[in-house]
Amino acid sequence: MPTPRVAAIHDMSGFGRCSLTVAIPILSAMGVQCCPLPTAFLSTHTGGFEGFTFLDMTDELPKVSAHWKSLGLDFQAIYSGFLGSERQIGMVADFILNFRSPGTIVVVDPVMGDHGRIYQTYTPSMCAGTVRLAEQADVITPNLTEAALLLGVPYESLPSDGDGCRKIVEKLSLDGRRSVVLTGASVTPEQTGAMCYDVRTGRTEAVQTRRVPREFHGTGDVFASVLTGALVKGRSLTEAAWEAAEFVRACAERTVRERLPMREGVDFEPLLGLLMGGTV
Ligand code: PXL
Repeated sequence: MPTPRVAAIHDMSGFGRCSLTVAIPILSAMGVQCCPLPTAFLSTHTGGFEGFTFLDMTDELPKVSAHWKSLGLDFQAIYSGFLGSERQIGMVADFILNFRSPGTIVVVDPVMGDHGRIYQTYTPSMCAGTVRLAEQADVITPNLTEAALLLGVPYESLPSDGDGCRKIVEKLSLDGRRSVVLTGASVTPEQTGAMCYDVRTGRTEAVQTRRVPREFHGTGDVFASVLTGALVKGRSLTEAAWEAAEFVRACAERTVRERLPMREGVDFEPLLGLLMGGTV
């Protein structure tokens, strides 16, 4: 099988393990070529660090896209996440329009917030734009906070039990037009994982593993990166969600065992071997 190629449109945060510093090693470990299109360069992520730097890369996006187009590049997946400005929303939509072909999987992680709070750099119009961008996706990977924003309802009003999560993903599928993987969905208090609606089967299925009872930073990015890698390797949506959920659980358990601070993300590097099933 030729090495699948993914265009990864996320920020690069130098410290804190999220977005591109997670997507590149994870996709590489899975035998997938990751082509980064950075939306911003930050010294750290924005959750838990004071005084982070922020270099907006908006003007680079169309230039990179035009150069890649002139080279005739194609991508088996386009995978977007944290964006640096409102203008980038239209640029990412154009990128999808320019590079989508019948086999391309468009994964939009509608990054906007977590634990009921919106990220510091996300404005209301960026959130509105993210909702529009997510309409172009084959697969979206919201957490519960982002699901509330996508549905336009208060976070507190979302039911978070198994049946509630089923209803949420079915509503988010836009009448079966896109697949939905709701992350952080718990069917029982001892478990967590994802609730998945798959457009290909029309079915909703829960993927649940042991819950590690602590909050983590960047697990959404780890999850969505493994999911994207597995999808481009031909796994079904639920198979891909299983692989992602089990990897996140292993990373979370290791992070607790090593007593690492939440803001440094999950300690995934020593576990990358779990994702390598390739042949020479
Ligand atoms: O994990 C999502 C994310 C990505 N990128 C940056 C962030 C966050 C969440 O806080 O701050 C820069």
